[in-house]
Amino acid sequence: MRKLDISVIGVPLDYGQSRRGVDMGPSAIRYAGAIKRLEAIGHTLKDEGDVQVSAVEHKDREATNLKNLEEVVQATSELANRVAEVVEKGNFPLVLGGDHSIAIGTIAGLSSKYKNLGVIWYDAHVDMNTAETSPSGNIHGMPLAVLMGRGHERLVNIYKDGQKVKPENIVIIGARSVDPGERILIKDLGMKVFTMHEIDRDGMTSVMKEAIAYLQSKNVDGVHLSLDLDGLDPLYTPGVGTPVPGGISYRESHLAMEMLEDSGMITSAEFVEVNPILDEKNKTADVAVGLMGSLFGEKLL
Ligand code: Z70
Ligand code: MN
Ligand code: MN
Ligand code: MN
Repeated sequence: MRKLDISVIGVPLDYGQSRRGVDMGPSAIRYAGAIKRLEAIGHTLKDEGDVQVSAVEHKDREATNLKNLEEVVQATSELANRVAEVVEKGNFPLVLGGDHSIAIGTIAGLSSKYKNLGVIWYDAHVDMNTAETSPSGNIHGMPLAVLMGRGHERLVNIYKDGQKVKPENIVIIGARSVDPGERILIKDLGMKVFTMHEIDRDGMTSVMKEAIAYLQSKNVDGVHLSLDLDGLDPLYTPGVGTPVPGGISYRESHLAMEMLEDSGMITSAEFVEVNPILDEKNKTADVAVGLMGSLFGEKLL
C-alpha cells in the first residue's frame, strides 16, 4: 500500500447552488474523523485549513444565468493556487467541499503538475451545463463543461487559460439526471459515461474494471477522483441538495473505492456536496469518511 503525504483543504463554498448549508461540509467531514481515519491507515496528514469564501453575496452583479459568479471565481481561484502548491511539494491533495463548483479550482490547480490528467466523476449528475443550457443557473451544474473549456471565460480561464481536461480523459460514473444540453454535449464529444443502467446491467465490478482500463489506455499522468455524495442513493447520503433516487449503493461505492485503491492510479481526490443542514445526524459526512477509508487503503483483514 502507498504511504501518502495527504494535504487536506476545505472549501466552505455554497454559492454554486441554491441551497445554503453545503458551506458547512468541510466542518462536518472533519468532525466525522477524516484526519484520524487516514492517519490510522499509515498516511501522514496535514490539514491546510479552509479557502477563504466571501460570507456576503455581492450585490451589483451582471444579469447572467450564472448565480454568484463573483464568489465562485474568487474561491475557485484561491483553491487552484492552494492545490498547485500542494502538488508542487509532492503531496496528495484531498479537497473537502463545498458544492461541486469547487472542482473548477481543484482541477485547474492540478494542471500545474499533470499535463494529461484523467478524471473520475462519481455523481448522479454530469455537471456539463453552460449558462446557455443550464435550467438553474447554478454553477455546480457546470464544472465539467468549464474544465473542458466550455462556458464563461472567467471560469474557463481560472489559474490558466483554457481547457484543463480532455473530454476523452473523463469517466463519469452513476449518472441518472442529465439535462438536454448535457446529453448533446456527451454525444458530440463521445464521452465515457457509465449511467445507472450500465451499473445495474453489468455490475460495479465490471464497470470499475472498464473505467480503470479505459483511463490506463489514455496514458494519463494522474487521475483525480471527484466524488459528489449525491452519486450514492439518498438512502445512504440524504444530506445533499439534489438527491436523485435509484443511485449507487453503499456497498457498490466501497467496492469502487477499493478497486481504485488497488489500481494505485488515484493522485488527488475531492468529496463534495455534503450539506449538514439537510443531513440526518451527520450520516452523509460519515459515509464520505468511510469511503475515504476504502480509497486510501483501509482493509477489513
Ligand atoms: C442540474 C443543473 C447538479 C450537483 C445538482 C443539476 C446539477 N443539472 N449538480 N447537484 N452536484 O442545475 O445544472
Ligand atoms: Mn453560506
Ligand atoms: Mn456534481
Ligand atoms: Mn450531483
